[in-house]
Amino acid sequence: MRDGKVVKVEGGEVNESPACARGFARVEMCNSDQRLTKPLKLVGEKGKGIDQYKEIEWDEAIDLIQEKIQYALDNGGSNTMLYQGGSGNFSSLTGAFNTFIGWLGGGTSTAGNMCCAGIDGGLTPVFGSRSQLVRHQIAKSDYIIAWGNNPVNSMTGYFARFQEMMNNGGTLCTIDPYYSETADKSQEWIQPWPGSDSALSLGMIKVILDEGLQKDDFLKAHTTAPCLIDKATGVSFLAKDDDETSYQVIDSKTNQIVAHDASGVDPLLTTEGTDFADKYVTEFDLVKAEAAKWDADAVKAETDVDFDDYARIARDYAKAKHGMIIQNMGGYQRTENGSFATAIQCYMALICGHVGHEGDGVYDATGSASLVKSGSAFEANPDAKPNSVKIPIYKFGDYVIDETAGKINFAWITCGNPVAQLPNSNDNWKKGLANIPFVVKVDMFFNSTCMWSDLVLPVTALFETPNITHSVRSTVIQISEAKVTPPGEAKSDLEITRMVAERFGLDKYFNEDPDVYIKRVIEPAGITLEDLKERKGIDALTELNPDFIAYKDGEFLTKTKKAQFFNKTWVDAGYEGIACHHRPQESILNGGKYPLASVQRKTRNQVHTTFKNLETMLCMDGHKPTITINAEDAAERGIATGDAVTAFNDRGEHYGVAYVTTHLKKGVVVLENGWDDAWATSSSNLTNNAYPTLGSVHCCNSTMIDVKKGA
Ligand SMILES: Nc1nc2c(c(=O)[nH]1)N[C@H]1C(S)=C(S)[C@@H](COP(=O)(O)OP(=O)(O)OC[C@H]3O[C@@H](n4cnc5c(=O)[nH]c(N)nc54)[C@H](O)[C@@H]3O)O[C@H]1N2
Ligand SMILES: Nc1nc2c(c(=O)[nH]1)N[C@H]1C(S)=C(S)[C@@H](COP(=O)(O)OP(=O)(O)OC[C@H]3O[C@@H](n4cnc5c(=O)[nH]c(N)nc54)[C@H](O)[C@@H]3O)O[C@H]1N2
Ligand SMILES: [Mo]
Repeated sequence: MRDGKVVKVEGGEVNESPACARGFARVEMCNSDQRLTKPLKLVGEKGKGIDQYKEIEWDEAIDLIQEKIQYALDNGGSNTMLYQGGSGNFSSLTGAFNTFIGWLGGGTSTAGNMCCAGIDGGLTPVFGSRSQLVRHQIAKSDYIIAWGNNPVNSMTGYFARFQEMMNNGGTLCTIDPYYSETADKSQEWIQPWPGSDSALSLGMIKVILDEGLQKDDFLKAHTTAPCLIDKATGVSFLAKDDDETSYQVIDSKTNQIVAHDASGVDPLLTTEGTDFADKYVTEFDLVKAEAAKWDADAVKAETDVDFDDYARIARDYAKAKHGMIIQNMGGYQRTENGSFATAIQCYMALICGHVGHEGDGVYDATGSASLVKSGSAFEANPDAKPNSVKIPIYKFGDYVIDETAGKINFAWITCGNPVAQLPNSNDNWKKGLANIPFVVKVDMFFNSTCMWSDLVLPVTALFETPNITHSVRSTVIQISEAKVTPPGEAKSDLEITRMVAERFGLDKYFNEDPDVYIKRVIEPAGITLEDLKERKGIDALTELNPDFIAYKDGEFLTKTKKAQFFNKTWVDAGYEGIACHHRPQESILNGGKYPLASVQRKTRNQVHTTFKNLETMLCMDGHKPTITINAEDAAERGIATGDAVTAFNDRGEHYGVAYVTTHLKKGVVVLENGWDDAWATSSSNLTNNAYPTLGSVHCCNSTMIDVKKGA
C-alpha cells in the first residue's frame, strides 16, 4: 500500500504457497485504467459496446432504478424482478440486493449450477452430502486419479500436496483428452473421448469385480450394496413404504430376508443361488450387471481407451493402500451425462473401500462453510414469497420470451458474467437480456453482460471494501479491510443496495457498519471479529478441524447412513436407479454436422472472465484466445500454429490463434474459457445448452464444432 493504492500482493502466513498469478494481478485489478468509475446509462443499442453508454451521476442512476423497480411493483409485483449472482469473489456481503428484493416481497431467481452440478446430481445422492473435504489428505494418498480436471491450474494453492504424494512414492493419473499441465506431471495419462467417462469408469469397475479386487466387508457394512430391489417394481423392497431406512437384505446365515439392521446379520451381496433370485436382485447385482456391459471392446468403442491402460489404472487404484479420486469441479462434469459419471466414480471408490479413511476419498472442492457454521450477513424477510418458478440458466432466453416464469420487468446482475459464461450465449442470455425492459449490471469492468444491460454500476474490488469470505471454495475464512481507495465513484454492492433500499424505506436492513454483518457471518463458527482482524485468515480445516476425515469410518450422511448405489431420486427424475452411461447427444461418435468435439479449459491467467482483461495476464498467455487443435486435424484444414482461425457451429463463432499439437486427441479441440465479447470473442458463443439433464449440468464440454482458417 502506498498513498491509498495497492502496489504489491504477497502470500500470507495462512497460505501454504506463494501468491499465484491471479493474486499478483490484484494490483492491476485495483489500479487499472479500464475500471468503471461512474454509472453508465445505455443511450444507444444493446450488444454493441461501451460507446453506446453515457456516464451519469449516482443520483440519476438511483432515480432511474427507483422508477424501474416501482414500475415492476406496479406491473405484476416483486416477482417480476430477477436477481442473478455468480462466482464473484465469494464474499458474503455481495448478495445484499437479493435480500432487498426479499423485503419487497420476493423475486424470481434462476436455477442450475454452471460449475459442478455433477456433484449435486451424482455425488450427493450417493454419499448424502457434498461435504467431502479431503484436500488435506492428498499427500497421504498412494494413488490419485485426477479425473477430468487440471489441479496444476485450478488448485494452484495446494498442488504442492500432489507433488508431495508423488515424492512419497505415490502415483498421479490424469484422465483428460488433452495433455494438460497436470497430465504433464502425472505418471499415467489416458485420453477418453469427452463425455465418455461414465463408460470408462464402468469398464474399470468390471475389471475390479472380475479380478475380485472389491472390498466385500466395506460394501456390506457401509453401503446399500446388499439391499434388495424388487424385480417387479424396479425399486427397493422396503418393510415400510416410503421409509428407505427399512430396506431388506438376505442374511447369509439363515438364508432369510431380514431387515438390514437386524442384529447379527451378515448380508449377501447377491441373490444369485438363493431361493429369492426370481423375485429380487441386490443393488450390487445391478451395478455388476451394468459394469458387465463394458468389456474391453465396448469400452474401446465408446471411449477409445485400450483395455491394458484402463485395466492397469483400475487395478493400481483398487490395490493402493489409500486411493483418491479427485473430481473437484472437473471438466468431465460439464458434459451431458456428468451427474452419472460422477456417481459411477463414487461407486468405484466404494467398491474399493477407498472412502472414509486417511489418504482416501472422493474429492469435491468445497470450503469452510461445509466444516464450520456460517451465518447470514443480512436479515431476510421471513414472509417473502419468491416466485416458485425458477428460470433455468440454460434456457434463460426462452423463458424470458415465453414468460414461463411470468413477465420479467427488471433484472439485477452482480458477481457473474452470464453472457460470457453461460452456454449458447447468442440464443440464451443475449436473447433474454435484450427482452427485459430494464437490466442493471454491477461490475468493476465493462464486459459482455454490461453490453446487454441498460445501466452499469461501478463496484469496488477486493481491498477497496470490507469483505468476508466464509464459503464453499476455500477452507480459509478470510477478512479483508477496506484500505485501498476505490477508483472514481465506485461503491460496494452493499452500499449500492443501501442507496436503493433507502428509496423504499428499507435501508435499515443494510445501513449497519459492515463489521456488524461480518460478525453475523463468523460468530456461528465461534470466531470473533477481533481474532479474525488480527490473524486475517483462519483455516477451518487445518486449524479448526485438523482431524477431519470425510465420512469417517464409512458413516455416510444419507438417511440410511450407508452410501447408496440405487437412488430413487434419479428414477423420479426419469433416469435409471443405478448410474449408467449415456452417450451425449453431441458426441463425436454420433456423426452429425460438425466433426470435432470441443472441450473448454481454464488457464492460469484467469478465473473465468475475471483477470482475463488485464495486461499482467494477457502478456503471460497471449492477447487472443488460443484454439488448440490436433496436428492431423490441423493439416486437413491447412492450419499451422499461429494462424488466425475461427471455431464455429450453428450457434456462433469464436475467433482465436491456432496452436497445433500431437498432445491432444485427434478429433478434439480445446477452447479457452474466460474470453469475453467485450475484448475478444467468448467460447460460450458455441457451447451446448442442453436442458433438462440429470442434475441440470452445464454441457459446454459436449459441444461439436469445426475450425477453419481465417478469423
Ligand atoms: N486458474 C484458474 N483456476 C480455477 C478457475 C479458473 O477459471 N482459473 N476456476 C475455478 C472453478 S469455478 C472451477 S469449476 C475449477 C475447474 O477446475 P478444472 O475442472 O480443473 O478446470 P477445467 O480447465 O474446466 O477442466 C479441466 C480439464 O477437463 C478436461 N475435460 C473436459 N471435458 C472432459 C471430459 O468429458 N472428460 C475428461 N476426462 N476430461 C475432460 C479438459 O480438457 C481440461 O483439461 O477451477 C477453479 N480454479
Ligand atoms: N464456455 C465456458 N463456460 C463456462 C465454463 C467453461 O469452462 N467454459 N465454466 C463454468 C464454471 S465452472 C463457472 S464456476 C462459471 C463462472 O461464471 P461467472 O461466475 O459468471 O464467472 P466470471 O466470469 O468470473 O464472473 C464474475 C464477475 O463478477 C465480477 N466481480 C468480482 N468481484 C465482484 C464483486 O465484489 N462485486 C461485483 N458486483 N462483481 C464482482 C467480475 O468482474 C466478473 O465480471 O462459468 C461456467 N461457464
Ligand atoms: Mo466453476
